[in-house]
Amino acid sequence: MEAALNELVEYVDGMRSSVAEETGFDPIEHILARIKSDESMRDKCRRKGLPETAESALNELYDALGVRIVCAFLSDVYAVRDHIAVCPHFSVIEERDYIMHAKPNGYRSYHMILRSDEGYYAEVQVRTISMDTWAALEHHLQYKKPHVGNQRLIVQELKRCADELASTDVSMQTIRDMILNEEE
Ligand code: 0O2
Repeated sequence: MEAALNELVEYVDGMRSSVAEETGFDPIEHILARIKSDESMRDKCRRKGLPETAESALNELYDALGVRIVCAFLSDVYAVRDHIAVCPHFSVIEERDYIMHAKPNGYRSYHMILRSDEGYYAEVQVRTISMDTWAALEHHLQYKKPHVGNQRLIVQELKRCADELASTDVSMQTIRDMILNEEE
């Protein structure tokens, strides 16, 4: 599993360097890669009503390997997605565009499930800095148990923040495009 994860990360690193050399822009802010811990795998199996076995963790769940790629701009997210889609030794099993189709709570990210030639599954999440910030803060808040009376307002406010950040992403992309067009 470690070898498969390293191969994926090395591919992304290689792509990152060649794009930066070609265009002068590094399309990636940072990358995180992890093998899901035994405890998290067991938790997820329980949540999904699956037996806590290696078989379910590796073949019924698709995120034993996880890579999160954070980009500055929206266009970079889709450029990175296109590169990952042709990663040698991995096939794309599923894609979910939670950017075009945000989750009802406001969560945005581009998700890809890949399968390595050896049969390991990897979930790749590609998102902007804004999307990553929102997901991190929302994740923190999941551990707080809000007073039931406030629950609706909290959900609404989180969604409002996600939508404002999404609108900022579009504005920042527009500014970047204007600068690039002027340079040309
Ligand atoms: P962890 O601990 O981050 O690994 P489904 O296939 O729809 O039944 P699944 O398999 O959870 O559900 O897929 P989904 O919804 O695409 O989510 C996969 C991962 O995306 C999650 O992994 C989270 O990392 C992230 N994610 C999805 N929705 C949200 C959200 O609303 N808020 C935040 N902060 N992250 C989200 P895990 O296994 O849930 O958790």
